[in-house]
Amino acid sequence: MTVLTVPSTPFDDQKPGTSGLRKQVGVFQGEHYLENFVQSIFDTQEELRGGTLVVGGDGRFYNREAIQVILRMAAANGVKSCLVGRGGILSTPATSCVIRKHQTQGGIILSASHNPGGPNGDFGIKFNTANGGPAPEKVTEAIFERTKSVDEYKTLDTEDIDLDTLECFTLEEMHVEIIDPVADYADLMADQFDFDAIRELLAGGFRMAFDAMHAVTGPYAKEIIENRLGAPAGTVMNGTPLEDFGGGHPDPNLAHAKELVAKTEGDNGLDFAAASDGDGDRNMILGKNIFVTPSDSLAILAANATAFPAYKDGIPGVARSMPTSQAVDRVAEQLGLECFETPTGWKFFGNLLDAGRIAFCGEESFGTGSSHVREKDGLWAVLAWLNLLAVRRESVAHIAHAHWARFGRNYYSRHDYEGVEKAGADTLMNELRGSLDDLPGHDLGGLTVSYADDFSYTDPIDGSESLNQGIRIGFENGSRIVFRLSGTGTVGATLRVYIEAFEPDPAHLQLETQEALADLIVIARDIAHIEEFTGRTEPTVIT
Ligand code: VG1
Ligand code: CO
Repeated sequence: MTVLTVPSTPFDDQKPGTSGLRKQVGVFQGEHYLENFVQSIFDTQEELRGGTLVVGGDGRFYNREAIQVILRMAAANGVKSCLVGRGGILSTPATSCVIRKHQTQGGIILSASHNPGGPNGDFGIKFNTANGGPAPEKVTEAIFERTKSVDEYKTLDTEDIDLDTLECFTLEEMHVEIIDPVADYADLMADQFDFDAIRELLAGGFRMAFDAMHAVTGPYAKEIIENRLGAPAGTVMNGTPLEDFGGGHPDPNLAHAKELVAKTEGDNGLDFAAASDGDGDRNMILGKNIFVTPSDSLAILAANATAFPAYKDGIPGVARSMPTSQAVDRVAEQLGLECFETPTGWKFFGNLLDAGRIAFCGEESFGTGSSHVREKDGLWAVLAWLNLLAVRRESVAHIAHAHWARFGRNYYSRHDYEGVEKAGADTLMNELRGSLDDLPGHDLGGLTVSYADDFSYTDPIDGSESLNQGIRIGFENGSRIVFRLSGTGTVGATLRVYIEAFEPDPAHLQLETQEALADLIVIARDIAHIEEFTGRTEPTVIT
Protein backbone atom coordinates (compact mmCIF):
# COMPACT_ATOMS: atom_id res chain seq x y z
CA MET A 1 0.00 0.00 0.00
CA THR A 2 1.34 3.44 -0.93
CA VAL A 3 0.49 5.69 1.96
CA LEU A 4 1.11 9.39 1.49
CA THR A 5 2.23 11.30 4.56
CA VAL A 6 1.26 14.94 4.13
CA PRO A 7 2.88 17.61 6.34
CA SER A 8 0.49 20.10 7.93
CA THR A 9 0.36 22.69 10.71
CA PRO A 10 -1.84 22.26 13.79
CA PHE A 11 -4.92 24.48 14.30
CA ASP A 12 -5.73 25.93 17.71
CA ASP A 13 -9.52 25.98 17.35
CA GLN A 14 -10.48 22.31 17.00
CA LYS A 15 -12.09 21.84 20.39
CA PRO A 16 -15.35 19.89 20.05
CA GLY A 17 -18.39 21.64 21.57
CA THR A 18 -21.67 20.25 22.90
CA SER A 19 -21.86 17.89 19.93
CA GLY A 20 -18.70 17.58 17.84
CA LEU A 21 -16.63 20.16 15.98
CA ARG A 22 -18.79 22.72 14.14
CA LYS A 23 -17.50 25.52 11.95
CA GLN A 24 -18.58 27.48 8.92
CA VAL A 25 -18.15 25.47 5.71
CA GLY A 26 -15.31 27.71 4.54
CA VAL A 27 -13.25 26.80 7.59
CA PHE A 28 -13.62 23.07 6.90
CA GLN A 29 -12.71 23.68 3.26
CA GLY A 30 -9.45 25.30 4.36
CA GLU A 31 -6.29 23.35 3.59
CA HIS A 32 -5.75 20.38 5.97
CA TYR A 33 -8.48 21.52 8.41
CA LEU A 34 -10.69 18.44 8.13
CA GLU A 35 -7.66 16.17 7.65
CA ASN A 36 -5.98 17.32 10.86
CA PHE A 37 -9.08 16.61 12.92
CA VAL A 38 -9.63 13.21 11.31
CA GLN A 39 -5.98 12.27 11.83
CA SER A 40 -6.38 13.24 15.49
CA ILE A 41 -9.27 10.78 15.74
CA PHE A 42 -7.19 7.96 14.25
CA ASP A 43 -4.15 8.84 16.39
CA THR A 44 -6.14 8.65 19.63
CA GLN A 45 -8.70 5.90 18.93
CA GLU A 46 -6.43 2.89 18.65
CA GLU A 47 -9.18 0.32 18.28
CA LEU A 48 -9.97 1.74 14.83
CA ARG A 49 -6.74 0.23 13.47
CA GLY A 50 -7.84 -3.17 12.19
CA GLY A 51 -11.43 -2.32 13.10
CA THR A 52 -14.63 -1.28 11.36
CA LEU A 53 -15.80 2.33 11.08
CA VAL A 54 -19.27 3.62 10.11
CA VAL A 55 -19.27 6.81 8.02
CA GLY A 56 -22.20 8.99 7.00
CA GLY A 57 -23.77 12.38 7.36
CA ASP A 58 -26.87 14.50 7.03
CA GLY A 59 -26.32 15.22 3.33
CA ARG A 60 -25.41 18.86 3.76
CA PHE A 61 -23.02 20.76 1.50
CA TYR A 62 -19.46 19.28 1.69
CA ASN A 63 -20.77 15.93 3.01
CA ARG A 64 -19.66 13.92 -0.02
CA GLU A 65 -16.22 15.53 -0.29
CA ALA A 66 -15.59 14.98 3.42
CA ILE A 67 -16.54 11.31 3.16
CA GLN A 68 -14.02 10.73 0.35
CA VAL A 69 -11.31 12.38 2.46
CA ILE A 70 -12.20 10.25 5.49
CA LEU A 71 -12.28 6.98 3.53
CA ARG A 72 -8.81 7.56 2.06
CA MET A 73 -7.45 8.50 5.46
CA ALA A 74 -9.14 5.51 7.12
CA ALA A 75 -7.48 3.15 4.63
CA ALA A 76 -4.10 4.85 5.11
CA ASN A 77 -4.46 4.56 8.89
CA GLY A 78 -5.07 0.83 8.84
CA VAL A 79 -8.85 0.67 9.30
CA LYS A 80 -9.98 -2.76 8.11
CA SER A 81 -13.42 -1.87 6.78
CA CYS A 82 -15.91 0.97 6.50
CA LEU A 83 -19.70 0.90 6.29
CA VAL A 84 -20.91 3.97 4.43
CA GLY A 85 -24.52 5.12 3.98
CA ARG A 86 -25.56 5.27 0.34
CA GLY A 87 -25.22 8.79 -1.05
CA GLY A 88 -23.23 9.61 2.08
CA ILE A 89 -26.49 9.65 4.03
CA LEU A 90 -26.90 8.34 7.57
CA SER A 91 -28.98 10.06 10.21
CA THR A 92 -27.38 10.43 13.62
CA PRO A 93 -29.64 7.82 15.29
CA ALA A 94 -29.25 5.48 12.31
CA THR A 95 -25.45 5.73 12.65
CA SER A 96 -25.80 4.76 16.30
CA CYS A 97 -28.03 1.85 15.28
CA VAL A 98 -25.56 0.61 12.63
CA ILE A 99 -22.55 0.86 14.99
CA ARG A 100 -24.41 -1.25 17.57
CA LYS A 101 -25.97 -3.78 15.22
CA HIS A 102 -22.72 -4.47 13.36
CA GLN A 103 -20.60 -4.14 16.50
CA THR A 104 -18.17 -1.74 14.88
CA GLN A 105 -15.41 0.13 16.70
CA GLY A 106 -17.05 3.48 16.11
CA GLY A 107 -18.43 5.93 13.58
CA ILE A 108 -17.88 9.37 12.13
CA ILE A 109 -20.95 11.56 11.61
CA LEU A 110 -20.76 14.59 9.34
CA SER A 111 -23.34 17.09 10.46
CA ALA A 112 -23.87 20.47 12.07
CA SER A 113 -27.34 19.25 13.04
CA HIS A 114 -29.86 22.10 13.23
CA ASN A 115 -27.39 24.75 11.99
CA PRO A 116 -28.12 25.98 8.44
CA GLY A 117 -26.18 24.36 5.57
CA GLY A 118 -25.01 25.29 2.08
CA PRO A 119 -21.75 26.94 0.99
CA ASN A 120 -22.31 29.79 3.47
CA GLY A 121 -23.72 27.59 6.23
CA ASP A 122 -22.13 25.31 8.78
CA PHE A 123 -20.45 21.92 8.67
CA GLY A 124 -19.53 19.56 11.46
CA ILE A 125 -17.84 16.30 12.38
CA LYS A 126 -18.38 14.07 15.36
CA PHE A 127 -16.90 10.77 16.53
CA ASN A 128 -19.10 8.11 18.10
CA THR A 129 -17.64 5.26 20.13
CA ALA A 130 -18.35 1.52 19.98
CA ASN A 131 -21.47 1.82 22.18
CA GLY A 132 -22.98 3.92 19.37
CA GLY A 133 -22.98 7.11 21.41
CA PRO A 134 -21.26 10.47 21.07
CA ALA A 135 -17.71 10.30 22.40
CA PRO A 136 -17.60 11.13 26.12
CA GLU A 137 -15.59 14.13 27.29
CA LYS A 138 -12.41 12.18 28.01
CA VAL A 139 -12.36 11.05 24.37
CA THR A 140 -13.14 14.46 22.88
CA GLU A 141 -10.47 15.97 25.13
CA ALA A 142 -7.88 13.46 23.93
CA ILE A 143 -8.77 14.25 20.30
CA PHE A 144 -8.54 17.99 21.01
CA GLU A 145 -5.15 17.57 22.70
CA ARG A 146 -3.89 15.74 19.63
CA THR A 147 -5.14 18.48 17.26
CA LYS A 148 -2.83 20.93 19.02
CA SER A 149 0.26 19.06 17.87
CA VAL A 150 -0.70 17.00 14.83
CA ASP A 151 1.69 18.04 12.05
CA GLU A 152 1.08 15.41 9.38
CA TYR A 153 -1.65 13.12 8.20
CA LYS A 154 -1.85 9.88 6.27
CA THR A 155 -3.86 9.44 3.10
CA LEU A 156 -3.84 7.71 -0.28
CA ASP A 157 -3.66 8.93 -3.83
CA THR A 158 -6.77 7.20 -5.16
CA GLU A 159 -9.89 8.04 -7.16
CA ASP A 160 -13.16 8.90 -5.41
CA ILE A 161 -15.37 5.89 -4.87
CA ASP A 162 -18.98 5.70 -6.04
CA LEU A 163 -21.17 6.41 -3.01
CA ASP A 164 -24.45 5.88 -4.80
CA THR A 165 -24.64 2.15 -5.47
CA LEU A 166 -25.02 -0.60 -2.91
CA GLU A 167 -21.70 -2.27 -3.67
CA CYS A 168 -18.45 -3.28 -2.04
CA PHE A 169 -15.12 -1.73 -2.96
CA THR A 170 -11.55 -1.94 -1.84
CA LEU A 171 -9.43 1.09 -1.14
CA GLU A 172 -5.94 -0.41 -1.12
CA GLU A 173 -6.31 -2.93 1.73
CA MET A 174 -9.53 -1.52 3.23
CA HIS A 175 -12.93 -2.97 2.47
CA VAL A 176 -15.73 -0.42 1.85
CA GLU A 177 -19.37 -1.41 1.82
CA ILE A 178 -22.07 1.04 0.72
CA ILE A 179 -25.12 0.19 2.82
CA ASP A 180 -28.80 1.07 2.64
CA PRO A 181 -28.96 3.90 5.19
CA VAL A 182 -32.55 3.16 6.15
CA ALA A 183 -32.96 -0.64 6.38
CA ASP A 184 -31.30 -1.44 9.74
CA TYR A 185 -32.92 1.55 11.40
CA ALA A 186 -36.40 0.83 10.04
CA ASP A 187 -36.13 -2.78 11.28
CA LEU A 188 -35.13 -1.53 14.72
CA MET A 189 -38.18 0.77 14.85
CA ALA A 190 -40.43 -2.15 13.89
CA ASP A 191 -39.01 -4.07 16.89
CA GLN A 192 -39.61 -1.19 19.28
CA PHE A 193 -43.20 -0.29 18.48
CA ASP A 194 -46.58 -1.85 17.73
CA PHE A 195 -46.64 -1.23 13.98
CA ASP A 196 -49.96 -3.12 13.58
CA ALA A 197 -51.71 -0.79 16.02
CA ILE A 198 -50.23 2.30 14.33
CA ARG A 199 -51.24 0.97 10.90
CA GLU A 200 -54.80 0.56 12.16
CA LEU A 201 -54.82 4.08 13.59
CA LEU A 202 -53.60 5.57 10.31
CA ALA A 203 -56.13 3.57 8.30
CA GLY A 204 -59.01 4.89 10.40
CA GLY A 205 -59.13 8.52 9.27
CA PHE A 206 -56.39 9.82 11.57
CA ARG A 207 -54.76 12.82 9.85
CA MET A 208 -51.06 13.58 10.23
CA ALA A 209 -48.02 15.20 8.61
CA PHE A 210 -44.28 14.81 9.11
CA ASP A 211 -41.91 17.61 8.06
CA ALA A 212 -38.41 16.37 7.23
CA MET A 213 -37.35 20.01 6.60
CA HIS A 214 -35.38 18.98 3.45
CA ALA A 215 -32.97 17.23 5.80
CA VAL A 216 -31.88 13.68 6.49
CA THR A 217 -35.09 12.09 7.84
CA GLY A 218 -36.97 12.26 4.50
CA PRO A 219 -35.94 8.78 3.27
CA TYR A 220 -36.41 7.28 6.75
CA ALA A 221 -39.85 8.79 7.27
CA LYS A 222 -41.05 7.80 3.79
CA GLU A 223 -39.98 4.20 4.32
CA ILE A 224 -41.37 3.90 7.84
CA ILE A 225 -44.43 6.17 7.93
CA GLU A 226 -45.62 5.85 4.34
CA ASN A 227 -44.35 2.44 3.15
CA ARG A 228 -44.38 0.34 6.30
CA LEU A 229 -47.17 2.04 8.26
CA GLY A 230 -49.38 2.89 5.28
CA ALA A 231 -49.81 6.64 5.72
CA PRO A 232 -50.89 8.26 2.44
CA ALA A 233 -48.16 9.42 0.06
CA GLY A 234 -47.44 13.08 0.80
CA THR A 235 -47.68 12.62 4.58
CA VAL A 236 -43.93 13.28 4.60
CA MET A 237 -43.32 16.91 3.63
CA ASN A 238 -39.99 18.29 2.36
CA GLY A 239 -38.79 14.69 2.18
CA THR A 240 -35.80 14.99 -0.16
CA PRO A 241 -32.51 15.84 1.59
CA LEU A 242 -31.01 18.98 0.04
CA GLU A 243 -27.45 20.25 0.49
CA ASP A 244 -28.75 23.59 1.80
CA PHE A 245 -31.99 22.30 3.39
CA GLY A 246 -33.90 24.48 0.93
CA GLY A 247 -32.30 27.56 2.47
CA GLY A 248 -34.06 27.02 5.79
CA HIS A 249 -33.02 26.34 9.35
CA PRO A 250 -33.44 22.56 9.75
CA ASP A 251 -34.52 23.11 13.33
CA PRO A 252 -37.93 21.75 14.35
CA ASN A 253 -39.46 24.38 16.61
CA LEU A 254 -42.30 26.87 16.58
CA ALA A 255 -40.12 29.50 14.94
CA HIS A 256 -38.66 27.41 12.12
CA ALA A 257 -41.49 24.98 11.24
CA LYS A 258 -44.30 27.52 10.87
CA GLU A 259 -45.93 25.90 7.84
CA LEU A 260 -46.32 22.66 9.75
CA VAL A 261 -47.64 24.35 12.87
CA ALA A 262 -50.31 26.11 10.76
CA LYS A 263 -51.59 22.74 9.57
CA THR A 264 -52.51 21.79 13.13
CA GLU A 265 -54.42 24.97 13.90
CA GLY A 266 -58.17 25.59 13.76
CA ASP A 267 -61.18 23.30 13.65
CA ASN A 268 -59.80 21.45 10.66
CA GLY A 269 -56.31 21.09 12.15
CA LEU A 270 -54.44 17.81 11.74
CA ASP A 271 -54.66 15.27 14.58
CA PHE A 272 -50.88 14.99 14.74
CA ALA A 273 -47.83 16.64 13.20
CA ALA A 274 -44.12 16.25 13.79
CA ALA A 275 -40.79 17.41 12.44
CA SER A 276 -37.13 16.51 12.74
CA ASP A 277 -33.84 18.38 12.33
CA GLY A 278 -30.84 18.33 9.99
CA ASP A 279 -29.38 15.04 11.23
CA GLY A 280 -32.61 13.40 12.42
CA ASP A 281 -32.03 13.37 16.16
CA ARG A 282 -34.48 16.10 17.20
CA ASN A 283 -38.28 16.01 17.19
CA MET A 284 -41.18 18.40 17.55
CA ILE A 285 -44.58 17.03 18.56
CA LEU A 286 -47.83 18.83 17.73
CA GLY A 287 -51.47 17.83 18.07
CA LYS A 288 -54.59 19.63 16.98
CA ASN A 289 -54.21 23.12 18.49
CA ILE A 290 -51.44 22.02 20.85
CA PHE A 291 -47.64 22.03 20.95
CA VAL A 292 -46.15 19.53 23.37
CA THR A 293 -42.92 20.90 24.84
CA PRO A 294 -40.02 18.45 24.58
CA SER A 295 -39.82 18.41 28.39
CA ASP A 296 -43.49 17.43 28.64
CA SER A 297 -43.08 14.91 25.85
CA LEU A 298 -40.33 13.13 27.80
CA ALA A 299 -42.49 13.10 30.93
CA ILE A 300 -45.55 11.80 29.08
CA LEU A 301 -43.63 9.06 27.28
CA ALA A 302 -41.97 8.02 30.55
CA ALA A 303 -45.34 7.86 32.32
CA ASN A 304 -46.64 5.65 29.49
CA ALA A 305 -43.55 3.49 28.90
CA THR A 306 -45.43 0.21 29.26
CA ALA A 307 -47.55 1.11 26.20
CA PHE A 308 -44.49 0.40 24.04
CA PRO A 309 -43.72 -3.26 23.28
CA ALA A 310 -39.99 -2.78 23.92
CA TYR A 311 -40.70 -1.45 27.43
CA LYS A 312 -43.83 -3.41 28.32
CA ASP A 313 -42.26 -4.53 31.61
CA GLY A 314 -41.47 -0.96 32.62
CA ILE A 315 -38.29 1.12 32.76
CA PRO A 316 -35.67 1.34 35.52
CA GLY A 317 -35.12 5.08 35.43
CA VAL A 318 -35.06 8.31 33.47
CA ALA A 319 -32.67 11.20 32.92
CA ARG A 320 -32.90 14.75 31.67
CA SER A 321 -30.34 17.41 30.90
CA MET A 322 -30.11 20.06 33.60
CA PRO A 323 -31.99 22.86 31.75
CA THR A 324 -34.83 20.48 30.78
CA SER A 325 -37.97 21.06 32.84
CA GLN A 326 -38.55 18.99 35.94
CA ALA A 327 -41.77 17.47 34.57
CA VAL A 328 -40.12 14.06 34.24
CA ASP A 329 -38.87 14.26 37.84
CA ARG A 330 -42.50 14.28 38.99
CA VAL A 331 -43.26 11.18 36.96
CA ALA A 332 -40.19 9.43 38.36
CA GLU A 333 -41.17 10.35 41.89
CA GLN A 334 -44.74 9.05 41.56
CA LEU A 335 -43.74 5.88 39.72
CA GLY A 336 -40.70 5.12 41.86
CA LEU A 337 -38.11 5.43 39.09
CA GLU A 338 -34.52 6.59 39.43
CA CYS A 339 -34.08 10.08 37.97
CA PHE A 340 -30.82 11.77 36.92
CA GLU A 341 -29.96 15.38 36.03
CA THR A 342 -27.03 15.54 33.60
CA PRO A 343 -25.20 18.35 31.78
CA THR A 344 -26.41 19.44 28.34
CA GLY A 345 -25.44 17.08 25.51
CA TRP A 346 -26.42 13.49 24.75
CA LYS A 347 -22.94 12.16 25.58
CA PHE A 348 -23.78 12.41 29.28
CA PHE A 349 -26.60 9.84 29.02
CA GLY A 350 -24.34 7.12 27.55
CA ASN A 351 -22.98 5.60 30.76
CA LEU A 352 -26.40 5.54 32.45
CA LEU A 353 -27.93 3.84 29.40
CA ASP A 354 -25.05 1.35 29.10
CA ALA A 355 -25.36 0.48 32.80
CA GLY A 356 -29.11 -0.10 32.46
CA ARG A 357 -29.89 2.56 35.08
CA ILE A 358 -32.14 4.51 32.72
CA ALA A 359 -34.18 3.66 29.64
CA PHE A 360 -35.70 7.03 28.63
CA CYS A 361 -33.94 10.38 28.52
CA GLY A 362 -34.35 13.77 26.97
CA GLU A 363 -33.39 17.38 26.54
CA GLU A 364 -35.53 20.50 26.31
CA SER A 365 -33.89 21.21 22.94
CA PHE A 366 -36.26 18.82 21.14
CA GLY A 367 -34.24 15.72 21.97
CA THR A 368 -35.90 12.53 23.20
CA GLY A 369 -34.68 8.97 23.16
CA SER A 370 -34.34 5.60 24.80
CA SER A 371 -31.92 2.75 25.30
CA HIS A 372 -32.59 1.40 21.77
CA VAL A 373 -29.61 3.47 20.53
CA ARG A 374 -27.16 5.90 22.16
CA GLU A 375 -28.30 9.09 20.40
CA LYS A 376 -31.42 11.13 20.66
CA ASP A 377 -33.81 9.98 18.01
CA GLY A 378 -36.36 12.16 16.23
CA LEU A 379 -38.33 9.46 14.45
CA TRP A 380 -38.30 7.25 17.54
CA ALA A 381 -40.15 9.99 19.44
CA VAL A 382 -42.62 10.45 16.59
CA LEU A 383 -43.32 6.71 16.46
CA ALA A 384 -43.62 6.58 20.25
CA TRP A 385 -46.33 9.23 20.09
CA LEU A 386 -48.11 7.40 17.26
CA ASN A 387 -47.92 4.18 19.27
CA LEU A 388 -49.33 5.97 22.31
CA LEU A 389 -52.13 7.57 20.28
CA ALA A 390 -52.96 4.17 18.76
CA VAL A 391 -53.19 2.56 22.20
CA ARG A 392 -55.00 5.38 24.02
CA ARG A 393 -57.29 6.47 21.16
CA GLU A 394 -57.39 9.96 22.66
CA SER A 395 -56.22 13.25 21.17
CA VAL A 396 -52.75 14.67 21.83
CA ALA A 397 -54.38 17.53 23.80
CA HIS A 398 -56.36 15.10 25.91
CA ILE A 399 -53.27 13.06 26.75
CA ALA A 400 -51.32 16.20 27.72
CA HIS A 401 -54.15 17.63 29.82
CA ALA A 402 -54.68 14.33 31.62
CA HIS A 403 -50.94 14.20 32.32
CA TRP A 404 -50.94 17.69 33.87
CA ALA A 405 -54.00 16.86 35.93
CA ARG A 406 -52.17 13.87 37.38
CA PHE A 407 -48.65 15.24 37.83
CA GLY A 408 -49.07 19.03 37.75
CA ARG A 409 -47.76 21.22 34.95
CA ASN A 410 -44.28 22.65 34.49
CA TYR A 411 -44.74 25.76 32.34
CA TYR A 412 -41.53 26.05 30.39
CA SER A 413 -39.84 28.20 27.76
CA ARG A 414 -36.37 28.88 26.42
CA HIS A 415 -35.30 32.35 25.29
CA ASP A 416 -32.26 32.47 23.01
CA TYR A 417 -30.19 35.57 22.35
CA GLU A 418 -28.31 34.46 19.24
CA GLY A 419 -25.15 35.88 17.73
CA VAL A 420 -24.40 38.31 20.56
CA GLU A 421 -20.88 39.56 21.18
CA LYS A 422 -18.81 36.93 22.93
CA ALA A 423 -17.10 39.30 25.36
CA GLY A 424 -20.44 40.67 26.59
CA ALA A 425 -21.90 37.20 27.00
CA ASP A 426 -18.85 36.04 28.96
CA THR A 427 -19.04 39.06 31.24
CA LEU A 428 -22.75 38.44 31.84
CA MET A 429 -22.04 34.87 32.92
CA ASN A 430 -19.05 35.86 35.07
CA GLU A 431 -20.95 38.60 36.87
CA LEU A 432 -23.86 36.29 37.49
CA ARG A 433 -21.57 33.54 38.73
CA GLY A 434 -19.97 36.01 41.12
CA SER A 435 -23.33 36.95 42.65
CA LEU A 436 -24.60 33.43 43.33
CA ASP A 437 -23.35 33.01 46.90
CA ASP A 438 -25.46 35.91 48.15
CA LEU A 439 -28.70 34.87 46.50
CA PRO A 440 -30.14 32.03 48.63
CA GLY A 441 -32.75 33.37 51.05
CA HIS A 442 -33.11 36.61 49.06
CA ASP A 443 -36.29 37.89 47.53
CA LEU A 444 -36.31 38.41 43.76
CA GLY A 445 -39.50 39.91 42.32
CA GLY A 446 -41.53 38.49 45.21
CA LEU A 447 -40.03 34.98 45.04
CA THR A 448 -37.56 33.57 47.55
CA VAL A 449 -34.39 32.02 46.14
CA SER A 450 -33.76 28.57 47.60
CA TYR A 451 -30.52 27.76 45.76
CA ALA A 452 -28.17 29.35 43.23
CA ASP A 453 -25.21 27.51 41.75
CA ASP A 454 -23.07 26.74 38.73
CA PHE A 455 -24.09 23.19 37.86
CA SER A 456 -21.47 20.48 38.13
CA TYR A 457 -21.93 16.78 37.53
CA THR A 458 -20.19 13.65 38.68
CA ASP A 459 -20.99 10.70 36.46
CA PRO A 460 -22.46 8.01 38.75
CA ILE A 461 -20.92 5.22 36.67
CA ASP A 462 -17.31 6.27 36.01
CA GLY A 463 -16.95 9.17 38.44
CA SER A 464 -15.85 11.65 35.78
CA GLU A 465 -16.52 15.28 36.70
CA SER A 466 -17.89 18.10 34.55
CA LEU A 467 -17.82 21.62 35.97
CA ASN A 468 -19.40 24.95 34.94
CA GLN A 469 -22.37 23.46 33.11
CA GLY A 470 -24.77 26.38 33.54
CA ILE A 471 -26.12 28.67 36.24
CA ARG A 472 -29.25 27.56 38.10
CA ILE A 473 -31.38 29.79 40.27
CA GLY A 474 -34.13 27.84 42.05
CA PHE A 475 -37.02 29.34 44.00
CA GLU A 476 -38.95 28.02 46.98
CA ASN A 477 -42.12 27.55 44.93
CA GLY A 478 -40.33 25.18 42.52
CA SER A 479 -39.74 27.77 39.80
CA ARG A 480 -36.33 27.90 38.17
CA ILE A 481 -34.23 30.04 35.87
CA VAL A 482 -31.16 28.64 34.12
CA PHE A 483 -28.52 30.51 32.13
CA ARG A 484 -25.90 28.99 29.85
CA LEU A 485 -23.95 29.74 26.70
CA SER A 486 -24.44 27.56 23.65
CA GLY A 487 -21.70 25.13 22.65
CA THR A 488 -22.91 24.51 19.10
CA GLY A 489 -22.95 27.96 17.49
CA THR A 490 -20.27 29.13 15.08
CA VAL A 491 -20.65 32.92 15.19
CA GLY A 492 -20.30 35.07 18.33
CA ALA A 493 -22.10 33.67 21.36
CA THR A 494 -25.64 32.51 22.04
CA LEU A 495 -27.11 33.07 25.49
CA ARG A 496 -29.81 30.59 26.45
CA VAL A 497 -32.21 31.45 29.26
CA TYR A 498 -34.44 28.61 30.43
CA ILE A 499 -37.50 29.55 32.46
CA GLU A 500 -39.74 27.18 34.35
CA ALA A 501 -42.68 27.47 36.78
CA PHE A 502 -44.44 24.58 38.48
CA GLU A 503 -48.24 24.72 38.71
CA PRO A 504 -50.06 22.06 40.73
CA ASP A 505 -53.47 23.85 40.85
CA PRO A 506 -55.98 22.14 38.50
CA ALA A 507 -57.64 25.54 37.92
CA HIS A 508 -54.47 27.02 36.39
CA LEU A 509 -53.33 24.36 33.96
CA GLN A 510 -54.44 26.06 30.73
CA LEU A 511 -52.58 29.38 30.78
CA GLU A 512 -50.62 30.72 27.85
CA THR A 513 -46.97 29.81 28.53
CA GLN A 514 -45.32 33.24 28.14
CA GLU A 515 -48.02 34.75 30.37
CA ALA A 516 -47.60 32.09 33.02
CA LEU A 517 -43.86 32.82 33.01
CA ALA A 518 -44.08 36.62 32.70
CA ASP A 519 -42.80 37.42 36.21
CA LEU A 520 -39.90 35.01 35.94
CA ILE A 521 -38.95 36.42 32.54
CA VAL A 522 -38.59 39.87 34.09
CA ILE A 523 -36.56 38.48 37.01
CA ALA A 524 -34.23 36.73 34.55
CA ARG A 525 -33.64 39.87 32.49
CA ASP A 526 -32.96 41.95 35.58
CA ILE A 527 -30.70 39.62 37.52
CA ALA A 528 -28.48 38.89 34.51
CA HIS A 529 -28.55 42.45 33.14
CA ILE A 530 -29.27 40.99 29.73
CA GLU A 531 -29.81 44.29 27.96
CA GLU A 532 -26.69 45.85 29.45
CA PHE A 533 -24.38 42.99 28.45
CA THR A 534 -25.92 41.90 25.14
CA GLY A 535 -27.51 45.10 23.89
CA ARG A 536 -30.70 43.14 23.24
CA THR A 537 -34.14 43.96 24.59
CA GLU A 538 -35.81 40.84 23.17
CA PRO A 539 -34.68 37.27 22.55
CA THR A 540 -34.01 36.16 18.96
CA VAL A 541 -35.91 32.90 19.28
CA ILE A 542 -38.48 31.79 21.84
CA THR A 543 -39.25 28.08 22.06
C1 VG1 B 1 -27.75 22.40 21.73
C2 VG1 B 1 -28.82 21.95 22.71
C3 VG1 B 1 -28.40 20.65 23.38
C4 VG1 B 1 -28.12 19.59 22.31
C5 VG1 B 1 -27.10 20.12 21.33
C6 VG1 B 1 -26.87 19.17 20.17
O1 VG1 B 1 -26.54 22.63 22.42
O2 VG1 B 1 -29.06 22.94 23.67
O3 VG1 B 1 -29.41 20.23 24.26
O4 VG1 B 1 -27.63 18.41 22.90
O5 VG1 B 1 -27.55 21.36 20.78
O6 VG1 B 1 -28.06 18.91 19.49
P1 VG1 B 1 -26.05 24.10 22.86
O7 VG1 B 1 -24.72 23.91 23.48
O8 VG1 B 1 -26.05 24.94 21.62
O9 VG1 B 1 -27.08 24.60 23.82
V1 VG1 B 1 -28.00 18.70 17.82
O10 VG1 B 1 -29.51 18.14 17.30
O11 VG1 B 1 -27.52 20.20 17.33
O12 VG1 B 1 -26.78 17.57 17.63
CO1 CO C 1 -29.49 17.25 15.56
